[in-house]
Amino acid sequence: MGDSQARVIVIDRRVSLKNSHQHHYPMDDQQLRQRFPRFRVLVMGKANAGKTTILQRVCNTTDQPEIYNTQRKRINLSAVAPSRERGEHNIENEMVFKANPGYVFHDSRGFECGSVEEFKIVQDFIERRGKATQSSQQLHAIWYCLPADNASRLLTGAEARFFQECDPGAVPVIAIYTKFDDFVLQTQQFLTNQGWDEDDAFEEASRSASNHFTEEYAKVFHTTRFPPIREVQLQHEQGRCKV
Ligand SMILES: Nc1nc2c(ncn2[C@@H]2O[C@H](COP(=O)(O)OP(=O)(O)O)[C@@H](O)[C@H]2O)c(=O)[nH]1
Ligand SMILES: [Mg+2]
Repeated sequence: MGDSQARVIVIDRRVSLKNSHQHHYPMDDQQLRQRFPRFRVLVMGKANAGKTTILQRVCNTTDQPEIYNTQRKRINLSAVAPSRERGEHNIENEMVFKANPGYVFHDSRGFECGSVEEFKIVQDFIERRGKATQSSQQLHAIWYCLPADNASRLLTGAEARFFQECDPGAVPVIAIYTKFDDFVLQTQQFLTNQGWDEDDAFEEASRSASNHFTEEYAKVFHTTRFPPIREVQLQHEQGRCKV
């Protein structure tokens, strides 16, 4: 991660993999660049899940991405037409941050409600791009952003549908638990309510939240048909959280 404010905990679930992408992880930035001059990622998750924030962190920028349509024409986000007319919500569009053009992102925004139509668009995209022989067109990963501040509802609605029904084929799916700092604060709150001193509660929450989250909440993914192959817990550094 480029941003020093981001604290990242990676949990390798070591599920047995049917796909050939397993050896892509972990790779450092340079290895990644050599292998994939343009690393293409489908980014999923509800509105407000923290998608834009994590992409900005990965690309080490605070800028908004530029969006290109399938004709490689830049979409002008300041235009007055409604976003649908501007074609902004097309999964085929490429989102690129000037600061790091080595990543190409696709946003599956429409999938939020988990409707049958939208699900089909996502599944088709993954199938087509996962199998694309032209490596520049190939989809290399799916990052599913799941806000940890609502831990008991991780696998509901569109998320349940995706992890139960969407076959990613050989494309690795990474679950990214965003807003993990919020989960830590909730744990601290729980402990203070139990009579813990506030500082002790924070220390204990920081120490135990990661395992607690994995064992109590993230385990729902063990039961799904297409579980993520890797999980990342992402939090703003304590004390410098901007929210
Ligand atoms: N506390 C906390 N807030 C976050 C984190 N990541 C994102 N946010 C906030 O959540 C809100 C939505 O984030 P955004 O990246 O725009 O979500 P998107 O709609 O999925 O693109 C913003 O106010 C962010 O500042 C995080 O790790 N911790
Ligand atoms: Mg966004």
